[in-house]
Amino acid sequence: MAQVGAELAQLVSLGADYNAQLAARWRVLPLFEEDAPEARLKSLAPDVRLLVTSARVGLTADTLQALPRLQAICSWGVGCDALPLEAARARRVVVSNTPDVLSECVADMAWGLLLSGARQIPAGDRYARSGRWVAQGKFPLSTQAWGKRLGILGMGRIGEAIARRGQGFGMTTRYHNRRPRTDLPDYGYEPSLVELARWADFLVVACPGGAATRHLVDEPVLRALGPQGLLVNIARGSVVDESALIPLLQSGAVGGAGLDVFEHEPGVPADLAAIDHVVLMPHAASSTRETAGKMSQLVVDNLNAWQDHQRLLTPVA
Ligand code: 8YV
Repeated sequence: MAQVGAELAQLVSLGADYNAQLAARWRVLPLFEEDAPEARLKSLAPDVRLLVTSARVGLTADTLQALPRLQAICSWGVGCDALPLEAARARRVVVSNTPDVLSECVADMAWGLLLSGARQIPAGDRYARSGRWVAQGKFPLSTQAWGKRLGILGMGRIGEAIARRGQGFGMTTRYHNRRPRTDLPDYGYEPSLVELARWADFLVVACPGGAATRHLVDEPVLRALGPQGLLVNIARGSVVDESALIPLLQSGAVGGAGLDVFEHEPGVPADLAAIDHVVLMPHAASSTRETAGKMSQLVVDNLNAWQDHQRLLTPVA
């Protein structure tokens, strides 16, 4: 495709093949190679029409205001909590994300954490490797997963993919959302998150991040989940009050946790890392070769759709 005179700023790399697709069409500014990408972006501001970022790197409203010709922000990832959506709307800058293509991998990770936490797989691995099996004998009993009660906070596309897997594990599923979903008769709606936590054996957090959901999973919710309960979070660290969670895990008031996300990433609190019955992942739920490629292609496809037809394939509502 012929190069057009547009400027495209990349705050993140999409991988060599996808970066090459962008470079074949636009004059690209690969800002992810810079030390202070947003500062450099501001200095190049007059030329930038298209911007590639990610759910994690995001963009500040301040930088958006410094880009007078910006038309579209195409973000790699589904989460929008780091994107300046209101400022973009006010400026008529369109925004896309990469929904759907990552839902199944994120749901796999939720289940990986659920099973790892319930059956104590990482602790068992440490036990077998370290020789404690020989020295101390049989590994302690863990918790059955099959046939239990699955509570889901956030029944969106990812929540649904998690619930579907629950059917294969003979689980009963209930969920808490802003509104009940009339299209999902197999799963019960629970209007109170505390009641959902009280009912559930496993509480999986799958709602969006941002101010509206900050610390939704607070001390009362965690106490309701209780000493036999397991918390799984593949959404955003901000949804769970980590300072409430850690002492409750330490005292056994919450049974365990499987966490892919944290309040202050990439930091993991040392107190949390010291607890044996938690399973931790470095925010990698969507990070498989297959899904990362699909996400990158969707970013490229959104940019092409905007360039050719002034419309995005997966606009953020
Ligand atoms: C992404 C995520 O891999 O899509 C999201 O919102 O949290 C992850 O799946 C990552 O955040 C992209 O930057």
